[in-house]
Amino acid sequence: MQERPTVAVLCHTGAGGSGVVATELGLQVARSGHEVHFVGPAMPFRLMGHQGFQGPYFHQISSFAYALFDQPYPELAAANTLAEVIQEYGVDLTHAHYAIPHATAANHARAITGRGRVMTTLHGTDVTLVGAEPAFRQTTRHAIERSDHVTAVSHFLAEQTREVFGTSREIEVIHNFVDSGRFVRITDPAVRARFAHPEEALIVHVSNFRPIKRVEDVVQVFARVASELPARLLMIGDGPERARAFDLARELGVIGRTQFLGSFPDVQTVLGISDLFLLPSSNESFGLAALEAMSCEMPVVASRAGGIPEVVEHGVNGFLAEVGDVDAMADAALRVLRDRDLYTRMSAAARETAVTRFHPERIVPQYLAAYRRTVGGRSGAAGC
Ligand code: GMT
Repeated sequence: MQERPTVAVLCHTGAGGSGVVATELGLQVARSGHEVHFVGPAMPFRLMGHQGFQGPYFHQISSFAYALFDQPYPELAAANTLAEVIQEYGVDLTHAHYAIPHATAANHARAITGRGRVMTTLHGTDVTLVGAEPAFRQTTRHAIERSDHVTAVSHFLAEQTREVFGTSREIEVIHNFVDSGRFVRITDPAVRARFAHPEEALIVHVSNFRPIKRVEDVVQVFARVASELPARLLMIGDGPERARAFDLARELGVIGRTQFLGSFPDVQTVLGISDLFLLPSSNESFGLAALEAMSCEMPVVASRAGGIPEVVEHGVNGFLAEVGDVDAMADAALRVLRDRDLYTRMSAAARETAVTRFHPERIVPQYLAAYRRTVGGRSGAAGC
């Protein structure tokens, strides 16, 4: 069996949890001595500035605009560039993050080259939203069943995958992880002073502002909290719901205390100085943003949805409420912000959870073992 297989990675390259996990994992895998090749339309945003001479390497997908094509067919272009990378570098395994189109493209490239294995990591909306959509259900199911090994980022998502696709194939659960050396509390008052006065509670939300994130609930919760104590809200990220959240903040009279920072690469600094994280999503397979906040010693107030309870333990490192119950979320936020002892206990528990259960040293070896098993052909593969 090959101890250090050469790995190609296909992932979404813009801001989003699956691309973050793919990039952070690729960096860790390269550090452990594997040759890692990212293949994408652009360099994944968290890879920028982190490549060393030993990689990870990045290969841009070549595309071809032809007048007869009414669409760019990105899956075909991805499969083509990936096939070239597999052949040129002797790739043993392609790790596809997100089923559509990456697992599809990876299976396609394996068929073209006749070499290498495919491991697919399911991240959430690839199953719960895109895969569940009739327009993509068959291709998603096929991509999953044809992968040599499949992982999901939570028990919830593994179960959902079996339910949505009626498949009994083996799905290994490997949770998200956080670099707890980088995501830390920042105590320098000068950094915090950029965003809030010392007496204000600093509340933060990070997402891609898609409808599933319920960003209007973030504003609703904040407005209730801000009516009771001095507070500020930082909204980090961008997406289709940003304008609605902005309008609501204006309507509720909290726009002066809300800052929409847009896409913000230095997310760990903002998390490092904030006091409370809000994640009211209608569904969330895991909640990586919440985990990164917890690593910075921040309690989380979130919805009891999807895989969030696998990370946020109600009453221990945060509070959970039913989806859309903004009153319960505001009560929970006020409770933890007002009670110094409770806050200290919960923020310590949040950090403890991140460091003990979701440390890279605990999670990355699970992926490496899966790589070795998959390349060695000892997986629940459907394969080629
Ligand atoms: O919706 C996002 O936050 C982005 C999305 C993605 O696929 O890029 O994130 C998903 O993958 C993350 C990493 O595995 C998970 O932590 C998120 O919970 C998941 N998002 C959803 O399920 C909505």
